[in-house]
Amino acid sequence: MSDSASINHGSWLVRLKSGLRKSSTSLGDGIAGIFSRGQLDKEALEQLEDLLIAADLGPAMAADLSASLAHARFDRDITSKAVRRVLAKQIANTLRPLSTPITLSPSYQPHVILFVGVNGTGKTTTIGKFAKQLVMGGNKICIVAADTFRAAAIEQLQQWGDRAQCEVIAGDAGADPSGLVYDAMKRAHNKGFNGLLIDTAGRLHNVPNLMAELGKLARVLSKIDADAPHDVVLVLDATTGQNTLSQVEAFLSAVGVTGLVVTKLDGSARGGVVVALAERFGLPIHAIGVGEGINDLRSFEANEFACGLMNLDEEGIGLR
Ligand SMILES: Nc1nc2c(ncn2[C@@H]2O[C@H](COP(=O)(O)OP(=O)(O)OP(=O)(O)O)[C@@H](O)[C@H]2O)c(=O)[nH]1
Ligand SMILES: [Mg+2]
Repeated sequence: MSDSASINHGSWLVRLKSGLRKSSTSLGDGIAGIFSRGQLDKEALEQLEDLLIAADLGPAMAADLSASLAHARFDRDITSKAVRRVLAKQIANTLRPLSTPITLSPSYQPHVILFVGVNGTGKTTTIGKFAKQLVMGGNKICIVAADTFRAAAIEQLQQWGDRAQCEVIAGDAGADPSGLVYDAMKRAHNKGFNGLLIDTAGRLHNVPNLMAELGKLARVLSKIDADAPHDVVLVLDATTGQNTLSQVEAFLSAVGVTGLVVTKLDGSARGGVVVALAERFGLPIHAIGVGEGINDLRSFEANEFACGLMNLDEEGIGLR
């Protein structure tokens, strides 16, 4: 790793840890309280399970984690740090297979990625950040303002296009998003773009006609390329905690989500929900948002995340 890369890596880790501090502090304090007697008994395991559920990790994962702790062998008296180590290892093992960055496939001309999610989760911001990463990687990227619902949304995407230095395709406010994405895909193909990122309007996952509109968008794209959209990325706001689970269910059935981006992990006390999402759906986690700036989108790293959540150093749990 070059010096500048390692500096970036370091500052990014600090940022993730400070973002997860609200989650990790309540978990850490809770674990310290439960194991203050140095005993790993039934009562302590039950209390741990309740604590993990309260920290948004979900009942299934909480049960798995306390079961694995019951089987763990401790050399001496159990300490709260040793407990956090066992939990971090197991969480990292669950998350690791899901940490999959999106890469553009050269076989698609263009590779089409549809971004979906409920209102305000960070779709437009994530597209801007991701477009910049792709442009910096030498790709020819176009972003499409298919949130024609609000005029401000089109301007907002245009600003992100300027920052990321990529082309923006937009229509008029109120225009039919299906027609816009159809034209955009043809244009991107003809002009040799290799990535097309489509922004969609935020929609409540429990409003059927809005969800059906997404299915229509996907079908329009597949008329030009049967495999398009090649990725459907659901953007979730970590601060909404357990509600993200019902969002995933609804978007999965409406449009067939292929992967997740989890945003706002910089200030959420609900980072544990990433573990619940992983355990319940097993969907790839492409990236996480850790701030509002253009460089605040990061690949999801399982070990870093697990250690951040348990407030540990990676070296300390032998993950490196
Ligand atoms: N702290 C923090 N704020 C974020 C992050 N991602 C997005 N935001 C903020 O969340 C707010 C909503 O972001 P948008 O990108 O407009 O969300 P959206 O999903 O496109 O919203 P709609 O189009 O209205 O559904 C903005 O103020 C963003 O700056 C993140 O990772 N961390
Ligand atoms: Mg938006």
